[in-house]
Amino acid sequence: MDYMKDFRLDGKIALVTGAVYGIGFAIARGLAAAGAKIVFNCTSEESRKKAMESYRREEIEATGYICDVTDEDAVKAMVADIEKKIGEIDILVNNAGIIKRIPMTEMRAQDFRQVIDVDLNAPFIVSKAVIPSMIQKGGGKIINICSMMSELGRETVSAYAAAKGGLKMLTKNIASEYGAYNIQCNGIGPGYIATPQTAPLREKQADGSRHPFDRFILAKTPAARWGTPEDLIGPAIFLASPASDFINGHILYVDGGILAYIGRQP
Ligand code: NAP
Ligand code: GCO
Repeated sequence: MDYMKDFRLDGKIALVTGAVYGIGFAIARGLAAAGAKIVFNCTSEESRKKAMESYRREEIEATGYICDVTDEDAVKAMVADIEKKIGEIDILVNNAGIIKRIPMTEMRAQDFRQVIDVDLNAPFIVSKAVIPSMIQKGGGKIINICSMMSELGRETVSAYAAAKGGLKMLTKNIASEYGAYNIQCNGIGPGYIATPQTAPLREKQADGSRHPFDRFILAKTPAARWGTPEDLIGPAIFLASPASDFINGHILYVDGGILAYIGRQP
């Protein structure tokens, strides 16, 4: 019995939101390597061009859309265009996200709302747009990119934690509501990953020493390293493939053990 074929995605169409760089681009590369056809979206022509150059360098034939994931009409139009020109979406990765690091009492309500809009409302909007076709074709895979902040809080990330905590429960609810249609909705909860989003937390200090938060994360991670976007590729292929057909509503934490560890004694 060739069990490894269950990890292949040949003939599947995958939409990875925000897959321009960072985690989304890594996941898209992995899904392509497993056989999927890649579609992505971003917020500007500049981002789309940059991403297309990156995909060409990887010899991946990707299709890019400029679409703000918070704009439901734009998302519906993008999904309709994908279904017309490429085919119905088999795999959706809700990756696009933002963070604003502001002490809660100093955060404007509009900043809070913007983070909730991109990190929680948008996965609802995009999932709602693709689920009907998944039902018609007999099933599909939805992967929501959650976070350590789906489980933990910390200073200055109130909006992000609220959004990612909500995304964990949206994941469980999509699994509950649509599991009967052979749709599996799971989450990936990355730990601290070295991408543009976390670059401010890793900046070298004026004296050349590590950023205090950088040192903090190394002490909180059993592997004593930051994760890389590539660490998320295998988990994403697994949750996008038939190998995970009986896994639903699960958040797979890819965190190097942070959630299991009290932290290294200073
Ligand atoms: P990133 O480097 O900041 O990339 C974010 C991506 O999302 C960009 O491609 C951006 O596109 C896109 N995006 C943002 N707002 C959008 C919108 N309204 N519509 C469409 N696209 C939008 O982020 P990352 O570190 O790779 O993180 C990706 C996901 O993983 C996020 O959901 C993040 O919360 C989550 N995550 C990250 C970490 C980490 O440590 N890095 C850990 C856990 C979870 P443009 O460039 O066009 O704006
Ligand atoms: C932060 C970081 C984290 C990571 C990630 C951890 O400011 O604490 O940005 O939120 O992005 O979400 O899983």
